[in-house]
Amino acid sequence: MTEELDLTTLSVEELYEVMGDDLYDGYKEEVVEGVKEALSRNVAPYDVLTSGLVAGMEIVGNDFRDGVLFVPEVLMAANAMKAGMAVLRPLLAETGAPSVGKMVIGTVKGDIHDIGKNLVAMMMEGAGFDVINLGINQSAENFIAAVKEHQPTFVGMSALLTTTMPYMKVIIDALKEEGLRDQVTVLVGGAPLNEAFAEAIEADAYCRDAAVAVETAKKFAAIRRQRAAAS
Ligand code: B1M
Repeated sequence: MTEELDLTTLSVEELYEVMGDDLYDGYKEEVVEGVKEALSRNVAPYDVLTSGLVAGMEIVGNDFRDGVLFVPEVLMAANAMKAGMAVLRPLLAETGAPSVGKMVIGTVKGDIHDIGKNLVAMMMEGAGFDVINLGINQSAENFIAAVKEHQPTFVGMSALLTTTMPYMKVIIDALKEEGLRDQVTVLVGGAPLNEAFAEAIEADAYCRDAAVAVETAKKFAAIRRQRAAAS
């Protein structure tokens, strides 16, 4: 669709619009081209991500909900989004900042959505956290094994389905049973969650998006440092 279009002639807003259309149509190469064009104009990578890719994916989500798009189309859009994210990844992640903490993160059992979780992982890396990304469909046993192995300060959990979000509580209970709960700060996120849910399952915080996840983790890391200095 964008083949005849000269991207260099478009304003950044028009570019985002085209990027959104290409994402909607699952045009991977075109999305990558759009991302590169925006970056060549010194637009901040985070802006390209939020105003270009995430905004485009929101439209896909709405049409999926309304029965306009189906799984195969959404999968193509997701793949196009991932291709765009791959271009942004090194720019978002490589800040050379010293490690400020370690996070084990995964999408919980029964759930295969990983775009948001990967975005959080990317942004956390960019903020100087070490991130162990477990992937999708992760059981409580896998989370426990990873916490034992990597001794993280943070556990991040993602769920995009109302049917999988309760599994976060299973993982938190497993952390308690294993005597690991007090060692880690548990941050949860995903479109169907909210603060009340996070509180109900006894997570430490709900993170609305990747930027909030980074800010929240930084806040908890600072508290930990203060406590360590005081003791
Ligand atoms: Co799915 N899906 N999907 N899907 N899918 C949703 C979630 C849905 C809301 C669509 C809709 O109806 N509008 C709906 C859930 C409804 C509900 O539960 N009430 C839904 C459904 C129903 C399903 C299936 C059941 C469809 C079917 O098979 N009939 C199926 C389930 C499969 C499974 O998991 N078992 C399914 C499958 C799929 C695809 C495979 C096709 C694909 C996933 C591809 C992939 O991830 N690799 C897909 C997609 C792409 C979506 C939508 C359209 C987009 C999700 C996304 O990537 N958003 C989604 C609609 C929507 O959410 N609007 C939908 C972009 C991403 C950047 O945002 O993931 O919200 P998000 O992440 C944000 C924040 O939430 C937060 O930060 C992120 C970045 O800012 N965050 C965290 C997320 N995780 C965090 C963890 C943290 C912190 C913050 O830890 C610290």
